[in-house]
Amino acid sequence: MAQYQSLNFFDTDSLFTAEQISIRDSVRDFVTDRVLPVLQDSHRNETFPMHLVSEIGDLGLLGANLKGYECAGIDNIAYGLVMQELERGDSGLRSFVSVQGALCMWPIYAYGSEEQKQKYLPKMAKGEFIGCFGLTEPDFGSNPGGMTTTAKSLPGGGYAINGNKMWITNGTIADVAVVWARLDGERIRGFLVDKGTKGFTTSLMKGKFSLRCSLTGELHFQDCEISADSILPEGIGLKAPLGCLSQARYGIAWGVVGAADACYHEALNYTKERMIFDKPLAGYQLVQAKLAKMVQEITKAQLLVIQLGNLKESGRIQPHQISLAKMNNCRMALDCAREARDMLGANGIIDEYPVIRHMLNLETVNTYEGTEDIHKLVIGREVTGLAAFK
Ligand code: TGC
Ligand code: FAD
Repeated sequence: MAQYQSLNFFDTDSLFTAEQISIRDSVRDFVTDRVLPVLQDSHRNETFPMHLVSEIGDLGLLGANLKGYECAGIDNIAYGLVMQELERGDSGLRSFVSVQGALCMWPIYAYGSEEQKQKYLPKMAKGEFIGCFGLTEPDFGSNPGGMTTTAKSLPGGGYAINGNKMWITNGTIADVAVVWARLDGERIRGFLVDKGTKGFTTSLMKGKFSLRCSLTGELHFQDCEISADSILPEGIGLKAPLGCLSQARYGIAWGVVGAADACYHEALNYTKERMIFDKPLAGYQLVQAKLAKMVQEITKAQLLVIQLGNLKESGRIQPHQISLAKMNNCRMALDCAREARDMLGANGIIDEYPVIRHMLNLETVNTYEGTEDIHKLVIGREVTGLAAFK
């Protein structure tokens, strides 16, 4: 089968190195050959394709932009292209890889002790250990600084954790949870809680209409006692979890370009084939205007993330720049998916075509990792100097 060709309207491919293209293409083939064939079942049954995890690990996609500890150590543009290809398949697949790499491996890498890095990172890079990231609580989503989960120092050393986390990707399948809690009524700290620790239970959240190929759960901590070496020593205060979000949002800004690209190509191919009033649907001006708008927006989004990648590579990236890219590209992808859904007519609502799945997924992607409103407020604060969150 010919390899999938993504939109290259501004010859953005020429901005990538041969190595970056080669990494992208190997993930592209993996998604086409191994992922796309299982997505319909996975989506219908609300299951994650667990059998792919070791292959994803073997491809070096977990924590791929981290150096050492058996991670692939690829550059941030190549990492973005990996995210783009995965999300061309499904946002849930990209989420799995984002959570593992950016939200679990990264904090261990950036804030962990050497022993924690040695214990977790090589296994996580291979997919032998799965992680989840517990920040959101039932009453604290956009405002994680209000969290009520507590960690209490125990007289003999170690900590007791109490509280509940909600909407946690991979929560029910994780071997280790990165949990954020307020320590002794003061600052927010990160803790590594292994599966099976007494006082730590999880429950699966069913009935999602979005991201059905991803497992979402709740984490419950009731007098959950963990050892003194379970705290992340270097991550102190709310900026520690927010720093993880910056890593994940970077990947999402790239990833959703892949979902938009899939929807655009589906709409293009469909309208070229579909005969309406004796000519292909793609031959009508109204339809071409919609396709042109998709090309315009996807191309702008591609250029945005390439420059974001350059900023990250040079160490100059700022959270408000990541906010702009995450916000813009998620909205762009959601609009493309909704437009493509409409252009497929009744076929747009059936899972024989990927468009409705992408459209529903992108509702979540526009909400998690900071809602569109929150990113507007981050940008607003940056340009005015006035915080309008409350
Ligand atoms: P604020 O005063 O703004 O910040 C507190 C400290 O943190 C620093 N900071 C950041 N650092 C790194 N990256 C960022 N993005 C940062 N944003 C802020 C900041 O400089 C400050 O440092 P310092 O040294 O002064 O202490 O805090 P705030 O309480 O006013 O909150 C700001 C706000 C609303 C933007 C923040 O709370 C926020 O981003 N809310 C959205 C929450 C969110 O995105 N949750 C995501 C949960 S995880 C998830 O959804 C995973 S989905 C699965 C997947 O990724 O696939
Ligand atoms: P709320 O904060 O209640 O927001 C509701 C509405 O109010 C939104 O429109 C929002 O934009 C708006 N709003 C909020 N604040 C303001 C304001 N100041 N001004 C104006 N409007 C405002 N979290 C994790 O920690 N780990 C995970 O792995 C994870 N995975 C997820 C997977 C899925 C499938 C989903 C759906 C969510 C996941 N989340 C995860 C949670 C996600 O990060 C939160 O849902 C998100 O941050 C929004 O929080 P909320 O749902 O409580 O919405």
